[in-house]
Amino acid sequence: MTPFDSGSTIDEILATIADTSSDVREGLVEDRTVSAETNPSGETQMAADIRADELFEDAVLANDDVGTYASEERADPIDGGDGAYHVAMDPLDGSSNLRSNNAMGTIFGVYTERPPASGRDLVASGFVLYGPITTMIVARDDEVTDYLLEKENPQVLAEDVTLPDDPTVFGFGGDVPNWPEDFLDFAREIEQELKLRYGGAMIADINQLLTYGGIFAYPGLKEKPEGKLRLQFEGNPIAHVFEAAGGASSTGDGSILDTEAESLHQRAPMHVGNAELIERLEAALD
Ligand code: FDP
Repeated sequence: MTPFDSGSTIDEILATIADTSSDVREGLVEDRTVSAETNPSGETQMAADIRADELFEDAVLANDDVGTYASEERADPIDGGDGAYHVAMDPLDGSSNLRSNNAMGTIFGVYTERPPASGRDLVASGFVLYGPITTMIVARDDEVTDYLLEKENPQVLAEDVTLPDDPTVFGFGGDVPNWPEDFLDFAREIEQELKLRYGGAMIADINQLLTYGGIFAYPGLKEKPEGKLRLQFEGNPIAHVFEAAGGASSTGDGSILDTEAESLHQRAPMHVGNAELIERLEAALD
């Protein structure tokens, strides 16, 4: 028995993602080169980004209940038939960390509508963290579970994962001169209270928050008010995890999950963490 043996479609999709992530991890050692391609957001792709995307596409679309596979690495969603679930993925989050051999992740969202979809259409979401060990966080039915993927079959590490009450860490992305004044003032306050933990792979940074409590932000920037992170593949799935774990998410103006879905690769300012910190952030932003 594995934790994903219930026979439900969502469990089958989770089992597929867990299983495929071990192939993704195994391939990293050979795929540390930069490809000649750019993704639809204009970022240089690593060979590993392309490989992870192909592995997940094949595996996820093999399930007849999956209608669409959408990925940060592809311009358009790939249709897989008339399945009721639509999977959106960032196959390899933080792939610029490959060069320096730091942690990376895979992010997924299972939507009931074809992306671009509302965050309120998520029925499950989560991420795999390729750290010293491989773990997977899953949010569904308002509960968060942490799995160990190291052994042949996934094992539950912790059920009902919630953010610790007493937050200790923060990580803010984007170049500081490009932070708007109101965000900069808020950051200066937070620096006096929490310890900096920013590693350049969102998944690794936000897993620190789930472990220690705190706040992560990739804010809207002066030259790029929409920030960097993509709503369908990054913002929505991670907001769904944090809200299920008793925390909160915000674009600066309400929950990320309420952001109107306009296009597949749209970006949105992203702030997630302990609810009281997100409340303070919203009050600090004009
Ligand atoms: P990356 O470009 O390496 O894929 O998904 C975008 C992302 O990484 C996040 O994982 C990470 O938090 C952020 O970009 C890092 O951006 P900066 O280099 O601007 O800090």
